[in-house]
Amino acid sequence: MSDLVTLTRDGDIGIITVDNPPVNALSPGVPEGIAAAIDQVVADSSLRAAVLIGAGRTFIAGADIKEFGKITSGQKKREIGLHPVLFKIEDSPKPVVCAIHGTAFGGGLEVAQACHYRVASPTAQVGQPEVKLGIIPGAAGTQRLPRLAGVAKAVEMCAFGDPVGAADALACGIVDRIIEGDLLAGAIAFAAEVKAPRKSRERGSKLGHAAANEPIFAAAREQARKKLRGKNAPLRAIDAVEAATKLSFEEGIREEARIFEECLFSAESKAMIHAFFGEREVAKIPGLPKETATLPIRKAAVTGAGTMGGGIAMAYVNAGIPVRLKEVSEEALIRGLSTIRKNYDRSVSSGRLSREAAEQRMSLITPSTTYDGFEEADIIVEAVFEGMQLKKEVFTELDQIARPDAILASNTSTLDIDEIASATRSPHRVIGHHFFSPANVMRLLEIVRGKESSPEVIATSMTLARRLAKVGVLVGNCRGFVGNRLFHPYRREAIFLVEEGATPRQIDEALYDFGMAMGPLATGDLAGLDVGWRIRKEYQHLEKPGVRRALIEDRLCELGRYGQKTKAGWYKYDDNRNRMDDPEVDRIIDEVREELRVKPRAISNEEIVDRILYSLVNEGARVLEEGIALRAVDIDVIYMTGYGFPTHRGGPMWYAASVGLKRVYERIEEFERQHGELWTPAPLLKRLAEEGRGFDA
Ligand code: 3H9
Repeated sequence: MSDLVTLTRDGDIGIITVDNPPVNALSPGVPEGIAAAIDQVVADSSLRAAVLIGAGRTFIAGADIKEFGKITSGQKKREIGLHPVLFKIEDSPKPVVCAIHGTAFGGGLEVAQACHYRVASPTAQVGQPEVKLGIIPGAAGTQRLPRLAGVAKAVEMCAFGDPVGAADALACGIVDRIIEGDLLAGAIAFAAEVKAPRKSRERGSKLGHAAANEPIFAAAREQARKKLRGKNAPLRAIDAVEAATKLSFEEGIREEARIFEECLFSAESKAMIHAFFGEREVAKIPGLPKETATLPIRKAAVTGAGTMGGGIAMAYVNAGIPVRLKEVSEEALIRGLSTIRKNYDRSVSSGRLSREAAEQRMSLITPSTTYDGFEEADIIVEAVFEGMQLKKEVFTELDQIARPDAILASNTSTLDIDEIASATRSPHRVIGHHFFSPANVMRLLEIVRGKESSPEVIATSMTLARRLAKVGVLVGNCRGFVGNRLFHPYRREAIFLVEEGATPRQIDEALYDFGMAMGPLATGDLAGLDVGWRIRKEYQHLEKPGVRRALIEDRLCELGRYGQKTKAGWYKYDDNRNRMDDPEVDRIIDEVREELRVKPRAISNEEIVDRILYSLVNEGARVLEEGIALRAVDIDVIYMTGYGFPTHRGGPMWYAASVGLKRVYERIEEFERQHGELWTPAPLLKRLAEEGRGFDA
């Protein structure tokens, strides 16, 4: 047996403990350890049953995901997988009871399914989240789960990957008992009660009949195509569960293995595994020691109760942190609060939140038209209108009101954080917290480090992001930071392409088909075209004369077409925000083309996707070279969590590397020849392409 798995005893019950921190993944040595422990239990005549449990904070959270990369890169040979140990558990002549706490995910749940019985603590979660890594369960999860939980539940869990709580797991038959109090003691008591082993693979009664199952599969496929657009693994997971209903168990696991293998080597899986580790990598800040002190955040204050400020207040109270919310007038405050109330009401009516929880969260918000109470806050977030002068005035005030150790965060989306900090006497405590709209929903938080932001303020911001259920990404200070700086050329190219002959709909559909949550022009309409217009005007003096400018959007704004909020932007909208083409926009486009003497040409979707995405990549390479982004993966995470970039494409930098940087570079050179200096290749991209390397190599 290995150190990773130990066997102890309590009377005649063997206790097999998996101890592989942090999440007890099934790394090399763990399956072997479990197998050896089962052998020992079976061989020991003084033991009549066994309990399998995880040490530390969780049961087994799945296969070791790091191993997948080694297999697909050819570093490691693909092994037979987990089947031998699972059969060993299931074929044990002595009952094996699995005791679940924390998360039994993926291979962890598959191990649990091979046990004869399962008990769980009330807060435990079980799940088959493999599709979130672009794969399917590969250790008979698609075969044993429908036998335990029924076909509908298995399809839901395997195709959509969301976790299931203990009570639900009990109701559908995955778990046999919930143990209140000490889990191990409860599991031992349960093991003492059970008489004989019970093999999950032989329990066929829940597999149902073809006539009843077909609508389940059809509905799941339709939902997967819609909800998980562009992803293949969810559809293949449904195929594998369907195989369980049509084939013998042995044939079923062979079919599952075939599909698993196909998914594991797919571009989708590589990109999604990159996204998984990327989200964790961004939390690690080179040069910031792990032991940097963080400041306790018990109370927060937000100034500005508009769309952003209201959403930010919600993010805080959702995490249990009370917030003082300030607006300039009673009227604006009431408007802001009523939007927050409406958002919570919507969550209650959709069943996502209980009425009590919603009321409790509302009660954590103390509205005010003054700075009263701001002196108690550990952090103050400024979410006023995006204008440098106003922000500086607000920061001068906050600096005087705030406790000397309180953090002062600006929710600016583009402005110079150092200039904002210069309005205070304590720039070391000023930092950017750039939330994305809606701030209570979107997972990204760009944390903008000013040149004087202290290590404690940075470390606290990173920890706080996690507490607010956000992915915090630390970025440097420049106009637009990482996200919006890259978004500028991305949207500019979209507008150029319209000038040259594409229709707004063609552009949006091409990017949507690539996998973006929304096309660039429709996104502009959603966010409000006036925001960018105002920023362009503020920075007009910095524009280089003679460089091509995108004109159409400014024209739309001049006509008051700000997007969805004015029911007119690149499209027109009805009362339900349904998007429709607008002949008025065609007229404006024709006008601009005439002015520019452009003869519209037919533009392929391939050109649209290349131009729009490679503009992101080229700017991304600059941002990387300048150190504004710490790593290429930080850019990827920003785009996947804040800008709707599809996870199965791994983010713009990953996507470029998967196309091949040399190919991307050559295409950018071609665009430079056609369209001029806005396409000058980033020096880093040129160098990496010439050296045949990727971004993070
Ligand atoms: C699978 O099981 C396939 C099977 O069908 C079998 C096929 C044969 N492997 O997220 P955290 C690391 S596929 C390796 O911050 P939390 C993570 O990178 C797998 N490493 O903690 C991080 O490292 P670091 C199916 C893993 O408390 C550290 O652990 N299972 C794994 O917020 C802490 O992670 C899944 O997809 C892993 N499986 O959340 C579950 N899991 O500190 C994936 C975590 O160096 N994991 N790490 O950055 C999760 O969803 C969350 O980690 C979990 C804990 C909810 C468990």
